[in-house]
Amino acid sequence: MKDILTAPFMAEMIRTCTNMYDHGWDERNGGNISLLLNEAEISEYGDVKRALRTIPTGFETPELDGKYFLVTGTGKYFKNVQYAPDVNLGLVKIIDGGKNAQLLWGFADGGKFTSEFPAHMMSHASRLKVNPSNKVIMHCHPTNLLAMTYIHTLDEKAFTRTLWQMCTECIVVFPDGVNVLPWMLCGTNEIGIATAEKMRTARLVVWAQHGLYGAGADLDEAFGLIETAEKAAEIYMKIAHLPLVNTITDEEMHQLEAHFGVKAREGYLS
Ligand code: 2HA
Ligand code: ZN
Repeated sequence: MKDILTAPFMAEMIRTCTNMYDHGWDERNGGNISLLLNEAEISEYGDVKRALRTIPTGFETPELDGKYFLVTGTGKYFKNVQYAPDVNLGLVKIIDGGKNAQLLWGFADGGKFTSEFPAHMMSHASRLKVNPSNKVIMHCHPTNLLAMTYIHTLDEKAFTRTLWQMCTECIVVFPDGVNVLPWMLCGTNEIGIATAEKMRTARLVVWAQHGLYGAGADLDEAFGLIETAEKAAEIYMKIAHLPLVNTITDEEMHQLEAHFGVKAREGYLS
């Protein structure tokens, strides 16, 4: 049996946490990631049938029963993941219709999964219905997107259009746009349900005055989505207080749609 620390998905998870920390998106214990794995991927890395302990979740996600997730730990710092992956990460199997998670590896100091586990698992269930190859839910606190939620309307169409107008490639990378939740108490089932609902129609969900959720088929895709939206927000924060002389017109957005074979969210372009 191979050491799970040598698994490609583990290397990628550790690299991603480090990279996100280096981007300044995950101060202190900010942010969390969950990565869906299948049994074949993990079976060569030790006896995944043996549960170290069972951790109650406080919610139900029957769609995820029997599924495996590599997930960041509650209270853990992204900056430390690379130095102690077995303390800061855990591999869990969802059982009992989502009511419990069996810990198979990690959280070696007695810890447990992120406080945002409800939002993660409910969002996985939601995204899998739209895209069966979705594997990643990623949450972080990107500076400019967060700043933008203080000065820009939270109307989803207006918010999306502003981001699309900030860099040419935005509409190509997230033609589905970004959905937005108003400020809500984090770490609760309620924000989990609301996030999962928003994930039905977009892979990016802004939590106003808090941060961002991204979904993707792999860690790179979820990271790239967040990176692109954050870049757009950065441009916005640089120019919002200045007179606007030029923009990307809807006519030009339609050219991008045609050239890159993407379809902008229905009703978002004139
Ligand atoms: O715990 O980002 O939303 C880390 C968080 C909570
Ligand atoms: Zn957060």
